[in-house]
Amino acid sequence: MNKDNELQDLPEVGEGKPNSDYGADNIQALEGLEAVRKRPGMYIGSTDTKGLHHLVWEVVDNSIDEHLAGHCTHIDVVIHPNNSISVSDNGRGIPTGMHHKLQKSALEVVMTVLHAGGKFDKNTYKVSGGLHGVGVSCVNALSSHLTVEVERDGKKFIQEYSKGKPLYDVKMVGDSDRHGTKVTFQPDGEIFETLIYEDDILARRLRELSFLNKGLHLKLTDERNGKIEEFHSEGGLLEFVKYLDSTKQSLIENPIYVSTRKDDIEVEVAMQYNTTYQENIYSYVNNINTREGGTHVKGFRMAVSRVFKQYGDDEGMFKKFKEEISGEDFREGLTSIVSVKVPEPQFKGQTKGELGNSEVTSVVSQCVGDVLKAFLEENPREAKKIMEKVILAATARHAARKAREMVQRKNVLTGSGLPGKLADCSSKDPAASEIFLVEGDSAGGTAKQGRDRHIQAILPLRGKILNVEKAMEHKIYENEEIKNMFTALGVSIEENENGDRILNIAKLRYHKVVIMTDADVDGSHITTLILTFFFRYMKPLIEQSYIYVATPPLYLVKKGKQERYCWDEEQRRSTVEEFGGSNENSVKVQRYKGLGEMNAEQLWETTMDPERRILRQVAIEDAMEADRVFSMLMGDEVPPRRQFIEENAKYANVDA
Ligand code: 0RA
Repeated sequence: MNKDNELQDLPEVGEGKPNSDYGADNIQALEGLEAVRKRPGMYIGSTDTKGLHHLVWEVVDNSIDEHLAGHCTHIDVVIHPNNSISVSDNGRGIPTGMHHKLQKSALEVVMTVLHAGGKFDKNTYKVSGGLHGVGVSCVNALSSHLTVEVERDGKKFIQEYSKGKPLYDVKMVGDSDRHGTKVTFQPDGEIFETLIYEDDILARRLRELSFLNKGLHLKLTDERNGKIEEFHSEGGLLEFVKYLDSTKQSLIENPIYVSTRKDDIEVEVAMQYNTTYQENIYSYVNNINTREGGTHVKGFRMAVSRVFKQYGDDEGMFKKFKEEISGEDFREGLTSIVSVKVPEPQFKGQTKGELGNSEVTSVVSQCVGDVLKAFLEENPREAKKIMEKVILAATARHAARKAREMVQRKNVLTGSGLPGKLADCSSKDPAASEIFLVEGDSAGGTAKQGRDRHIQAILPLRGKILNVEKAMEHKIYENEEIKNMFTALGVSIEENENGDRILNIAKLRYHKVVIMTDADVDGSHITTLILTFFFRYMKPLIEQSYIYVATPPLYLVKKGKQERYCWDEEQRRSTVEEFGGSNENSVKVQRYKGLGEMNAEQLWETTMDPERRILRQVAIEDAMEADRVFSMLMGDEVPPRRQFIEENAKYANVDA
């Protein structure tokens, strides 16, 4: 929906008084709340745990807007024991005066009318321009109970609601010398599938917000377990990039940092080179994560390529290097965060995760370019390190291209090009086809016997696959297991006109790629290695939800002819109970550790049969955290890895 069009069609209530204090009359009243309860998904995305957490962000966004307008320094979020949430801030407080046209308190209008919000002067950046921003009234509509408390103009006001309907008129309950807003809500069990809040989801976003809004104090209190976390950053993105790279080895001592503003656009950028081979760019517009990048990211990349290329040429550093250097080479091992604040952001793309404002490109490119130029001139030793890495990246990219081309040429020579180890399915329809990546030749053999050969292909992988986190790219294409995965899946890495690598999945041969390993420590290590490979080299397959992990059972409980598979301790206990209790000698529990302990029929029944199996879909819940965790688990830095493994019995933060 285009915000501008939307506003033109709607009645404007009250007279605007630009650059003066906004009072009750300047709140725009738009539509009713019934629509929200009828179609919650339209407003908050979903009614699962994601939507539940979205409620908190709606309220926090409003407090952040107060911060961006320069009126709020502290935001507190509390998870109460009954999973209700309080968000309080020390902003101006929602206006409480009479809204003349609607003949009720402005506070009631803000809380009960969809899209009613403050009109802010043009120089402030409302978060509400983006993906969020349906307003607190939505949260109210979807809460079985909500209380709002406002302190302003020397008084304290309160109003309560049930499912968005006021229980009484706004009342003044006493004097106050403070200002701010507190919203306490209980999400409605009739709307949401789950009502349980997860403190680490809330903590992660609040941490991110603290980095994105330097100086702002955010606090999370979980009254269910007494845990309190405070987030506050004076360094902003400079600290953010250090945090993101804390599991990696830095190439240069301090991150490069840009913080300026030009023509109404605020630009903040932090970048740090590390010794890995990956590029990581995280970008934001008005605190909203732009997953698909956009004009700000384009401007950033332009600046990096332009300035570094110029510097390398001027210093004669590329003389010995004969082939061309691509934009990607300048960004290998670079972690960067690009955050802009734009008065009227336009979001594009499938998920509205891409900034469209074209004026932003040149602003970012110029601001970042100026700082980079100065950095290189003032830090010749660091500059040299970076340039050496760039040349190494270009060399590696050319070697990788040769290795890739070699593999592809071989495929052409050998006809179909499919790996000899692949037991393909007969269906040629990718949407109906599945491939199982199976640990070990023997389990591969069992899977081959047990499968539905019409739609299920089997590719056995030998033992430990290459740890791609530590290997140079060209080594990847020399690895038999990895080559087999590329050719079996039908995907290839190609280069676009800028020399940047892209994954071509147009000829993907299966829409389900299932990793099937033993249910033990080694098995889960192999799963992590394979997932790391997908994360680094075939990320689009994860993003488009093609990757799954099979879950073989852990136990078989038997009594005479009765047999039942169990996937966890609880199932095992209740099954033993049902079969006559653990005192009963004839009840036998068999612990499955490996796929090889099952015969073909058992493997089919428990793990492969589409009607009965449990597949866990791999999603990158939070690419940022996934990257940190992968580098930590698979990379060289030992201390954080040990700490992580000690804290998390299970494997990486890639959620299934
Ligand atoms: C409308 C107008 C003004 C502030 C707010 C809403 C406001 C909303 C929320 C929601 C949570 N915390 C909030 N703080 C403020 C401007 C008020 C003025 O000009 O005095």
